[in-house]
Amino acid sequence: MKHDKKQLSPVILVTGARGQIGTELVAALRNIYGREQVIATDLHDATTIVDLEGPYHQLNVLDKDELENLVATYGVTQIYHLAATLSAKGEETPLKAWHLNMQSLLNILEAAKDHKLDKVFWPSSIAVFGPSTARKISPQNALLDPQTVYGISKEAGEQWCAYYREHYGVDVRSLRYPGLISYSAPAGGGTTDYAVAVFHEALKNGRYECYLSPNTALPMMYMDDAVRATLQLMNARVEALKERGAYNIGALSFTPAELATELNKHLPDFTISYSIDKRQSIANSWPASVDDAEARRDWNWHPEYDLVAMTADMLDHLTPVYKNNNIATVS
Ligand code: VAH
Repeated sequence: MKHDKKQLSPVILVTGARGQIGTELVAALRNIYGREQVIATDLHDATTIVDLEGPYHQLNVLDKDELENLVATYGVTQIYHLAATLSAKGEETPLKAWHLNMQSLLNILEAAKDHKLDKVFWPSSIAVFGPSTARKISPQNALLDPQTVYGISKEAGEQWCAYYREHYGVDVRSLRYPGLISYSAPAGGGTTDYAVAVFHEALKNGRYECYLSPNTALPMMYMDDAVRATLQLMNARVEALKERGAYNIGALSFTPAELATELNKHLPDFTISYSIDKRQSIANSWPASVDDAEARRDWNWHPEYDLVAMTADMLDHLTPVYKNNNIATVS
């Protein structure tokens, strides 16, 4: 099905479409632009119903030729490049993570340059911050000294995005996502994954063993806010975007103990225990919160979910699943 590039509605290719962010962004984009306008791609073959709800292609983002082929075949006008190895998983295979995160981004930026795409979205992360950054309310233009391969790849990626914007006019936009919490897809190998797993374990077993210490405060965001921020940034007038790097965006910050206390308001018998592992050192290198004044100034960012609203919404969606013991669909 060839799309004529002159048509008004965008043709959007999403990489990492089956991941935690991709699952939600594909649904949101298809809701806005129509199923056929959003080509979902991921490393794995289409197996679930969700994959088959619209155009889906198996794509290894390191395969530049296949990427170019999809861009040309569909007349792609925008790419959301979400495929990456996250912080904790990246530390297990540093060079593989670096290669995937960096080469895939360069493949996307080259395709955007060569095919004159309208826009590209690429997620950075608060993982670009390190010990030299203020622990609280890390500023937009802080010194970036990431301590993980993932964070290093995100800092380098921000520089490459600025380079392609300045040298080739590629309109690539980016957000420093905090830890993201959602109910529709599992988190994928990050340090903040506990904040998703705890909901499933609380409902399944009534208890959870957390790998971070109880007082580890980290910047977090509910996926509804993250999707809205992404679309708001992508729809902003390019002249309004003053930041060279990715935008800080904040919403909430909490510790495992604070999340457990909020969960107990709904599940009084839930208990949390702690068995700290190597992910603690990654979390220790990140700030507890970020300053997102520039995002509020340039494209009117405002979060809508706090800890109370996020916890209630997660449980609203997950409780029925576990009640019907339909666990298989939420693995
Ligand atoms: C991770 N969820 O833990 C990601 C995120 C800020 C953390 O980038 O690696």
